[in-house]
Amino acid sequence: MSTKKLTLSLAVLLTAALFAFSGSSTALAKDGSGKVRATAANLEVEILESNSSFINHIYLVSPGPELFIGTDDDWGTVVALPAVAPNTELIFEIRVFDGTVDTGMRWQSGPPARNVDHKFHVVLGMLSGEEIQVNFEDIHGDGWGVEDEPNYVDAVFVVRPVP
Ligand SMILES: [Ca+2]
Ligand SMILES: [Ca+2]
Repeated sequence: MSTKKLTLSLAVLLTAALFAFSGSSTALAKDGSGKVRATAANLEVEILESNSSFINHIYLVSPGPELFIGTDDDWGTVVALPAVAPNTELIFEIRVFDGTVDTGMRWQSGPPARNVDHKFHVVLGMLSGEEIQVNFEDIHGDGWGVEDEPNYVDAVFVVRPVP
């Protein structure tokens, strides 16, 4: 199978997986860049259920100063983000811990070039007009292709306007 076909197949699989996971029937976000863009000035993040062995610490790293939001296990935690101009890119990062030990792995939303393995580590979904679901993958690209990785269920949250 060609690389292009393989990539396309992977994209279709990920789309299906995301829909299955989120229950969303709407289209995947956006421009394919993996960039999360503010849909309103005042936003909040709610951490959703995930399924991962690592403890993934979720940060907003841009615009700064960096903001710790919670770990992937803090389901239901809601954190308000600093006000931004709509359409500003919000760069989220997960810092991957094995228990209390920092593995040193860091993965960011947005283009693959931001990550040391040059892979997309997020899949984005639009839940409604202004709500974006962000699904992170915490496994290094070297480990992809084994079992069901990448499955993008390792840290999951929604970014939405403050009600
Ligand atoms: Ca976890
Ligand atoms: Ca995974």
